[in-house]
Amino acid sequence: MLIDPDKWALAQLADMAAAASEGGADAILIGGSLIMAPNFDEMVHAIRSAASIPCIIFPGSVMQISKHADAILFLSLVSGRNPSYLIGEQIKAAPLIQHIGLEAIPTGYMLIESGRVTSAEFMSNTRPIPRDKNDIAKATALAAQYLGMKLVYLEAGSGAQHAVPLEMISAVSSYVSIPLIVGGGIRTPEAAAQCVTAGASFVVTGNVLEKDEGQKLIRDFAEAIHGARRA
Ligand code: 1GP
Repeated sequence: MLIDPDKWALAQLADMAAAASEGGADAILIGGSLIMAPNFDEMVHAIRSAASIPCIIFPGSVMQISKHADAILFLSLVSGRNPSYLIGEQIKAAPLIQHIGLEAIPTGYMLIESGRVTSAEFMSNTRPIPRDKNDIAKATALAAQYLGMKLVYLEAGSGAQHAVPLEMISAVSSYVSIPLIVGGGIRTPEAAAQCVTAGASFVVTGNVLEKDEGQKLIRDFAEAIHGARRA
């Protein structure tokens, strides 16, 4: 479950973290393409204190680092050609991450075209991979694997009009040997389960769970994801 901390007050963040934990989510991702609030560290602390599952930073920039998290997705935007997001932010972040002893999880981050310009696309100033170009997605993911990354993240973008195509998930997952995270625009438990069947090891949902009153939808997603089997 993704929590964009900017959207909530500290007390609400704690409630959401507790709901995610009790609803059966495997982990909480914390971050956003742009964080407007000045107290990221405090927000991560509020989430970490209320959660009983791993809390992992999913950073939009070097400004999203906190010692209160359990780990950070050390992203390189391998679908793009913007050196700042391929290696520049990472050089700024690495010493800070080492200093606070945060676990860094090397992740190849791939934006997939999803119907309209997303915040991730705009903020990173990169072009996403076209939805029907499975060959480009496969080659990009394999390059990430050969560069030593431990995960590939196929991202349609938060609030995406269209989620990552199932055919692309299937094509990429059968081509690489590292686990796939899939997210963006996944709005139903059924759609989440289909991602698993297609080959996703992790499914990320953000927006849809923010509208939930209580844990029912979180639980429905968790059960659908955990009950699905890879085809
Ligand atoms: C974005 O994949 C996440 O990085 C979540 O997207 O908010 O559309 O669920 P949604």
